[in-house]
Amino acid sequence: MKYNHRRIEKKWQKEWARRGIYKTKENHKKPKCYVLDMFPYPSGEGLHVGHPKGYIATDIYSRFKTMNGFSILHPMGWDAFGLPAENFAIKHKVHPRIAVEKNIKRFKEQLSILGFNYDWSREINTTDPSYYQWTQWIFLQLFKKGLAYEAYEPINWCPSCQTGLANEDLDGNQCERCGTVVEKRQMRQWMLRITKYADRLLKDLKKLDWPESIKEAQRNWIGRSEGAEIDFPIRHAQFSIKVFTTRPDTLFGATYMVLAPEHKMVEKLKSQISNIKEVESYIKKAKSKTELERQQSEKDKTGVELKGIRAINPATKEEVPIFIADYVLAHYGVGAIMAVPAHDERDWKFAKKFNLPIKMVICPHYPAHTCPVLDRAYIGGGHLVASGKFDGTDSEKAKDEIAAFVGGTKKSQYRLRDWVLSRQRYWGVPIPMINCASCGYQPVPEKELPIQLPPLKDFMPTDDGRSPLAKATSWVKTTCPKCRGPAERETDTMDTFVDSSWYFMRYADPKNKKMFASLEKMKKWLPVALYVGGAEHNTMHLLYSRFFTKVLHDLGYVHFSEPFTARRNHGIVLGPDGQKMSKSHGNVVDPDKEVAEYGADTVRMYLAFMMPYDGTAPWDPKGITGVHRFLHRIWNLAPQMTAHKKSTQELDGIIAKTVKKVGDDITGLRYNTAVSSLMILLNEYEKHPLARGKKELAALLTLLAPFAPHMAEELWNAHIKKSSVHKEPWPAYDEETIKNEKITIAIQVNGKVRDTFESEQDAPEKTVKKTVLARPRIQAFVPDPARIKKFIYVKNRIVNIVV
Ligand code: ANZ
Ligand code: ZN
Repeated sequence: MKYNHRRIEKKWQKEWARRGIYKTKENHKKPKCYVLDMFPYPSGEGLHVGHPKGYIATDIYSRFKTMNGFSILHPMGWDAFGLPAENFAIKHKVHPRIAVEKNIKRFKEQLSILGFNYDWSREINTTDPSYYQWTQWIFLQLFKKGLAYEAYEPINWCPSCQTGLANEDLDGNQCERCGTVVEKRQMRQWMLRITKYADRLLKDLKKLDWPESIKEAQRNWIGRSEGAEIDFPIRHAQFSIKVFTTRPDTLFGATYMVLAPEHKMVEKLKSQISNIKEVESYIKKAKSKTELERQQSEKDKTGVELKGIRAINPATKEEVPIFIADYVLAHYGVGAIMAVPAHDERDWKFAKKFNLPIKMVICPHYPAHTCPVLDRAYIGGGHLVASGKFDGTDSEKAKDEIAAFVGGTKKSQYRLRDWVLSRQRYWGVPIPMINCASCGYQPVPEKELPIQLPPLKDFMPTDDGRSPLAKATSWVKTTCPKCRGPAERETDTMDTFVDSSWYFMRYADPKNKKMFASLEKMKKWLPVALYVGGAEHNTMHLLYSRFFTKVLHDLGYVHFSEPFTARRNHGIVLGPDGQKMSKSHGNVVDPDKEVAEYGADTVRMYLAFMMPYDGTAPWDPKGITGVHRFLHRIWNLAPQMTAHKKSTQELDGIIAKTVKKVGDDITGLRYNTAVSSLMILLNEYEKHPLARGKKELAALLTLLAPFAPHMAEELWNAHIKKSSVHKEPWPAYDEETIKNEKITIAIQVNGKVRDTFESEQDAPEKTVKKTVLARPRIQAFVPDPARIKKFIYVKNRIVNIVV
């Protein structure tokens, strides 16, 4: 019979579902392995082939683990709240709930035709009240611990999406979703105190088996700097102004001070500032700029001197002027700096513009007597000069010494900010708080959860900053849990990153009505052994999940303090034209069409084969036909391999080698080389008609099973035995057969074979070259190695020397 993927794939998908072969088994005797994909938000466009690129990685991996005797948890679900779903609903004039339901149905169909081994009995959906009840419950625990709080700080406001955004939702100074330049708005909102965990989030990165690139991204995001806080007394006043500096060693060179425009000292010193009008108008202007605009170092520095007041440099005791300037941020350090123009680029630019003294205190030439003449800031290290008794001290050493000399305190600072939780949008989890005029904000009693999202016809955002939920007047009206008086519900909804910060715990116990997941069930599976997703989640999602895990750990609800033991990022499949796949480029490859034409097994194998799992490459229509032909060859050869034949040592060795290689490759997610090993194995089978029998076919099919599960199952049932190949153990092999196997390599000189030699498998070129040139027969042909024009080594095959 001809290979007809249409016939076999549907059939097996139905059969697997009927038999429930992918249902999670909590067999306590087997080792456990939790393999997780990032759950998608079910967009209206459906899957494109980029999605399954990641899902294939975990599917192959978890099938392999199952065959190696593990109990597997490999679940899937939907991250269905949030702006994308809501914007889609607005555009298509349907309620987001209806849109989400429809999109989930389509996504699920698309995933199932690819033959993934998800356990759908554990499916979760963040928009189900039975799920978000626990999102709200976790929020309440954060609130009780003082980790959720109300703030009136200026936030990023996207005028197009009409909602507040976290720094993390920005792309430069633009809204990540729609590209509109964000504004600053003073708004009341709920925040989560992630900064309290900054140190632990940093320190625990060490424990993780994550790519260095992700760790580095998280380190930068947290952005810890070591420095000191130093007081600068104000002349004729009883108080001083604190600065944060990472370079206390440069204190003798601090020739002026700068405060952030928002610094509270301005208000306090108002009566002494002679140019207060000018100062106030500058402050007003600065407030309208985004942080990014203010930080851009290329930009011209602006500022105003606070005339009439002066500070005293605590090291030199000299008086220095005080400025306000918007390059100093209110929310970093203490919102004030000592300016050292000789050694800081920003201060240099400012000093040049305002004609302020530049005093060099770190010299790279020491102990030579001449210091270089600066034409820009010197930011490196060296030895101290013009610094009194510290002259000659190494600048690194001087940091602590000078800080101590002026009574400063050592301090670390973080770039990380608290997480803006509130969204003024409809499609999210209601924040379970009640505002009472006499008692203030009160948490909703836990037994009243979930606070359901009220059904609203008009859920369009409004520009007045009030959430659309404010329109649900009868829902908003409630009673205060404390005084029983009339009160109002909070109308903001939560950032969707909250929903995804704990979902991996819910899969362990998805139907639990008493808890987000029981400790007992979580102990069976968590932490996640392997988590695969895209690099766009390097900071936010992965950092937030780690934060939630640590909070729940501290509260005693979970037994682990890091959620994802190993994380891998999958690569990106580009369109056939080499550009990023997008509707506007018209280069989106639809997996449904490819599956219809070639079958799920071919699409899966091609995705595994086309590039390393973390690489980026275009979809190649020729490449997929190549893989399709390969599967045809297996199909056609199988019926010739049903007899018991006399195995040969040679073929046994090749099989053992392939079993090892494919297993090692799957473990390391090197699927492309695993598939090429299978291709080599098939070549060998084709070359050995007398040795290839039923045993050899069985070996091939078990190796093929994780990649092309339908074909492997069909051929297994047709030719080996009537049971699922996916229940088979991974083939065993004899370490010794592989280790001792040597290969014969031919040596050509100018195209003629002159010698052969025995080599280890996969010997590196360097070793081979040395061995070859030391052989007497070769020395006869190549007496002078200097005259070799080319030395070509084809691994494990041949050496060709051109002289
Ligand atoms: C004096 C100095 C001398 C500094 C020098 C640097 C070099 P990181 O490494 O990013 O933490 N700074 C402190 N608070 C600031 C704020 N709110 N807005 C803008 N800049 C601020 O940067 C720390 C340095 O940034 C601090 O060290 C301070 O300038 C400045 F040769 O102090 B430094
Ligand atoms: Zn009250």
